Amino acid sequence: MIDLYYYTSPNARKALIALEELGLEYRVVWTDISAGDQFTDAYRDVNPNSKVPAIVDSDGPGGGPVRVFESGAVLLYLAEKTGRLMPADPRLRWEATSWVVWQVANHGPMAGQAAHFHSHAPKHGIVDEYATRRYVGEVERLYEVLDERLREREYLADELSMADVATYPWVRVAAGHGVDIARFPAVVAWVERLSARPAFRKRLDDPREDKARRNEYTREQFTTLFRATPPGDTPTTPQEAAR
Ligand SMILES: N[C@@H](CCC(=O)N[C@@H](CS)C(=O)NCC(=O)O)C(=O)O
Repeated sequence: MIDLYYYTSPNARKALIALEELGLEYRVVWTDISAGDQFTDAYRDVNPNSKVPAIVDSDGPGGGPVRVFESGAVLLYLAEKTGRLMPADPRLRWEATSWVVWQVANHGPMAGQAAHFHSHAPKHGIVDEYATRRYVGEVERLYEVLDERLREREYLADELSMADVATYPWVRVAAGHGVDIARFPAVVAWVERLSARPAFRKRLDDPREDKARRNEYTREQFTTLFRATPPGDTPTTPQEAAR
């Protein structure tokens, strides 16, 4: 059995899609990152970096339990465990691995920062035009890279792979990071192709899915999640108080 430490977020959805696509048995452990569940000692044993997703597979290598954290590592672990969603051809496998790393090291972090300045911060009265331009601009460049890659092929590494699983959930929320994907026709066609697969459309039957997806955080939740108190408020996080 695989325990998936989850909250509705693009990074956690990667693991959910992979588990569904692979038909593996799993249990969702809701980890409310807006309430600080990620900072408990128990959760740090699962992910020392206090983020979702992470998994604990009770049937890990050698038959014992294993934890895996970082969405990219979770996807590579599940691919290795099942021998699926990674091309058998070594050249394509490294292509798929390169795109997984591209997503977790470039597209995800830049989209996350763009979303912060474009969507989250303004809801709390913080408008930073330079930061918004910097991150939205860089993430737009990344969509150009993605679009160019997908112009000549159906999937990032020619066949469906973890590279597509890693990238899709972030592209689905592109409007939130300030990007209109209609400008990238090959990306739009790829989204439609993947959206036809039930695993990619999976929604948990839990009211927290929609609540979390609306991303409307109270001031307290905002501070817990981003560890930066909105201007004018008294610093409350341990990190800020120590500065
Ligand atoms: N590089 C990590 C990033 C994970 C990440 O940033 N997760 C967010 C949700 S999308 C999170 O847990 N945030 C909670 C926090 O920052 O306290 C991965 O790919 O798994």
